[in-house]
Amino acid sequence: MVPSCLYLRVLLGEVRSKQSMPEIERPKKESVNAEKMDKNVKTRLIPLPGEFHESEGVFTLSPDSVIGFSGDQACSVAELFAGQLRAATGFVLPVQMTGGDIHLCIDEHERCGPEGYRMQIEQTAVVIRANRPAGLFYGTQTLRQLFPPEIFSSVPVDRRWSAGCVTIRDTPRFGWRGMHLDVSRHFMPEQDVIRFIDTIASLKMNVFHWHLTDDQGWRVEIRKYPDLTDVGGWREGTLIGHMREYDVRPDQARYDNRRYGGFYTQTQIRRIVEYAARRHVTVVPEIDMPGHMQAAIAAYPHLGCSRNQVPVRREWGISEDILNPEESTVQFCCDVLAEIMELFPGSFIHIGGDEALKTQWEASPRIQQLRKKRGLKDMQAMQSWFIHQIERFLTPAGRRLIGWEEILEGGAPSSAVILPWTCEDKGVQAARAGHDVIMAPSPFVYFDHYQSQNSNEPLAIGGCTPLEKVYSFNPVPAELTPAEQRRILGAQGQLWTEYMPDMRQVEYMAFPRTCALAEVLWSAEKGEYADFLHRLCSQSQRLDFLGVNYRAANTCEKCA
Ligand code: TNX
Repeated sequence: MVPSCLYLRVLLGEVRSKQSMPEIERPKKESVNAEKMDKNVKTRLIPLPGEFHESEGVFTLSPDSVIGFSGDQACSVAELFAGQLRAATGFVLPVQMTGGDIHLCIDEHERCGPEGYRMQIEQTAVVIRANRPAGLFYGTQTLRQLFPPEIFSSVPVDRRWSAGCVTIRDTPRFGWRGMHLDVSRHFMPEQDVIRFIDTIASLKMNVFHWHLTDDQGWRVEIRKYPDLTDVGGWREGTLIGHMREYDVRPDQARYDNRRYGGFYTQTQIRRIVEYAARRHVTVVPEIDMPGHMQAAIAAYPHLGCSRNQVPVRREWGISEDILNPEESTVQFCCDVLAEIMELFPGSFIHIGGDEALKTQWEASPRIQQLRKKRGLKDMQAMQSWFIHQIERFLTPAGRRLIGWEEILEGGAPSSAVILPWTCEDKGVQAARAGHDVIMAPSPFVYFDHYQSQNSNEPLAIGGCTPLEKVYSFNPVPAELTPAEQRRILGAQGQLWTEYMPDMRQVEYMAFPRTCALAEVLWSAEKGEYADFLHRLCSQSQRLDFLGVNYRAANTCEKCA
């Protein structure tokens, strides 16, 4: 695997530097090995499909191939797929109703669930059937992976585009297959976010949890409160080095003193949401409250507890500046969420709720008085009160509140979906309390952790979560009863970006760990880690063609 990857990287380097079509020699005769590769699901697909049966022969795409569809809803999937094939093949394949060399069919009788599909690749044609467009989309992504990895190139490549004959019946294990991305600590430009969504969608992930606000920057335009981005979107410098050093010696902290920031306009947000929707990815926005709000308090000091002017935070860690729990502040949050709901049509709205230090609430006579007036026994109950107010705003609007595990403290609204992040036990606790749960335990799916113990790994937050550990993750804790287990909707990987200054670094931390998680969440039968590593060799080639800066050090014995 290593030589071919190196070859591809050199090739991609050329593509990038010349910005022109790479000169690739057309192989004179396809080797036996390449033919075998074309046929072998087990060397290619991530995530591994449920059932498959391979047979002799290959289907070959030609410049004259046609993509057909039946069922109105199949049309947009067919068009998207034609576009995905166009870049690498250079073929402008027509999309038409009925017929076609590749036929996508919405079939009510197919029993494959909302996201499953059945695909038959024969020498003369490919047929993908599904109940719903999402299933068809996943079928096309499987087919895409069965073509040679160059199919992921953004510039035309001259080669034979064959996929081995196979019948596949496939359906995901979980309905929530997510990746999270924090764009507050470091801002990621629109095009980078788009590329990230594109890559996770090709791995059949279907949720993009977008952490849009935090102490270090507010990143979404809110028309009613322009200072959230005009002021809250910018910090006057960033801590240099690790937060641990700051915790020990705050007096010796060093900053880069560079004004840093950025935000997405509502137009950009809509574009991204639409782009994701076409790829069957739901974007879940997170507006973190009542903690992690220092950037908003910097913009509107009356939202804070001290009313003093605070800066947008330059350090990582947990801020003591949290929202005051007045009715007017709840109203502010609801105003923000009203605009958020206009931008994000999905059912789920994430309101954070993590790490809300109560120091300032405890210390404020005014807030103590408010607590007594509301008949609340302590500040945990005050936090619970706050979250319930927000829930009462979201539920009648037809949305479902999601929060990090801390919203359980003092009691969470029963309809709330819980994201346990410290450990799996919190998920057990939440499911037993009757909540739906999305697992995000840091020891398995925090991709801001180191990927190995090697001292040359780039600076990360701490903790070590190697690829194999991610692959070993089972989102359903064994101690749950079958009824409780059904409350686990799925899981997601976390990318907190304190130590990821740009998308290159995000990609390094995200891949290939996201590939392992994609398989954990999709494939009912995951199989051996060694087999996954083997399939990762093809996946790495695909990531090369996508220009993704993945961590390449995982060696597969079969390819070494
Ligand atoms: C905790 S996980 C946080 C984030 C940090 C992260 C770093 C969670 C809900 N909150 O604010 O970025 O740790 O790993």
